[in-house]
Amino acid sequence: MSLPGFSTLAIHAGQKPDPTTGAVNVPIYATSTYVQEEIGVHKGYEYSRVSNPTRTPLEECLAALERGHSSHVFASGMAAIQAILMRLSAGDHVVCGSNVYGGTPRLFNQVLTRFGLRFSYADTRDLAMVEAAITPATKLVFVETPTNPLMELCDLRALAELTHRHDAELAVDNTFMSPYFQRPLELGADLVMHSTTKFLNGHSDGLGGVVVASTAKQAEDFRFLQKSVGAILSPFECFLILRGVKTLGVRMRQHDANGRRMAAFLAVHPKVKAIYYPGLPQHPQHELAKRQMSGFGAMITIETGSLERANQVLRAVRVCSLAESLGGVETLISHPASMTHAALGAEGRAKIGLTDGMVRLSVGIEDIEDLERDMDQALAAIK
Ligand code: P1T
Repeated sequence: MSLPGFSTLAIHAGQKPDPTTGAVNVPIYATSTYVQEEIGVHKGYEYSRVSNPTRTPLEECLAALERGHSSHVFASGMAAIQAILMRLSAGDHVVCGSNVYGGTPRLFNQVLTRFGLRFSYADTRDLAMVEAAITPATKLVFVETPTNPLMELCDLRALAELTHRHDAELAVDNTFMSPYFQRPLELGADLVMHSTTKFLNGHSDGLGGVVVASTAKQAEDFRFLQKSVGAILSPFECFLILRGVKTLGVRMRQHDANGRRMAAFLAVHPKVKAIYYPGLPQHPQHELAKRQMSGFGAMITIETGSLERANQVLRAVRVCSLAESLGGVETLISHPASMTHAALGAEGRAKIGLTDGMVRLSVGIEDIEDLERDMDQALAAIK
């Protein structure tokens, strides 16, 4: 029997009508604990840090969407990344993409190095650079593709092969694409994570993170970390993501359609000095994008030329909102140098080519004509 389609899984996987009432939607089980009949006799739930009946359907659903063995949700995207790293031990080495969300190297360099983990950074567009960074102590390669905010890609199939040759695991932050457009486990990756705060939830009304495991051993490790560390997702946030993910397919199709239109509009705009969007034929990795992803998504970065010019645009937007984050139904526009990648410092940003003039768009699902008009008048504010 063939697997149900993506949206059928999004709406039904892990989610059965409530057996006691017939309620179509999974209720919010606002409970910290569960009554037991006698020692060790219960209905599968003992304490909500360990498991919760709103969380279980969400974890089953997200695992199905990423074609994983299981998934494990955490309090934020950062908590999910932390869980991946907590499977390692002091002395272990990690190769991380040189361009990832700024909070990721902040966690690695400013927190986890104090516990004896070691990190190197490599341009993951170039497999030779990744291989050169691998040491006998390397246990994990951690990447984003496309990257935040430079929209650089890495060849996941080739990178998985390389990583496995060195007896390490490949973890992919799939936040920008969502499983609708890219499924790294099918390309050989060992772990996938998301900030569910973004496209999976889709409505900018809750934080969360998920790790999708590909093996039973990994699953056991993540369940143990949920129970032992406790950075789990609340039943209310689980409900919001379950609700949001039902429309992931239709939202991503509209995000993608709007993203392509906006990119084509900005690509020829006289005030835009450069544009980074894998859906454009001039993107240096456009062919890889077509091969590896089934859509190009809604994330676009443009170069305005300077901090002042970026601010002129950001002050002028009316439909787009100047805010950190991405992946919601509303268009958000942000300034990576001062927001998401401030922690890198000027030197760190210069090293990866992230400039003060860059502005990042998360194109929402509003009417594209309104978004184009808004960007046109905002770009006109550049003196
Ligand atoms: O914010 P949180 O849910 O903890 O997720 C962190 C995170 C992880 N990975 C990627 C690719 C991300 O983009 C983020 C968070 N990013 C933003 C807030 C942003 O505006 O880019």
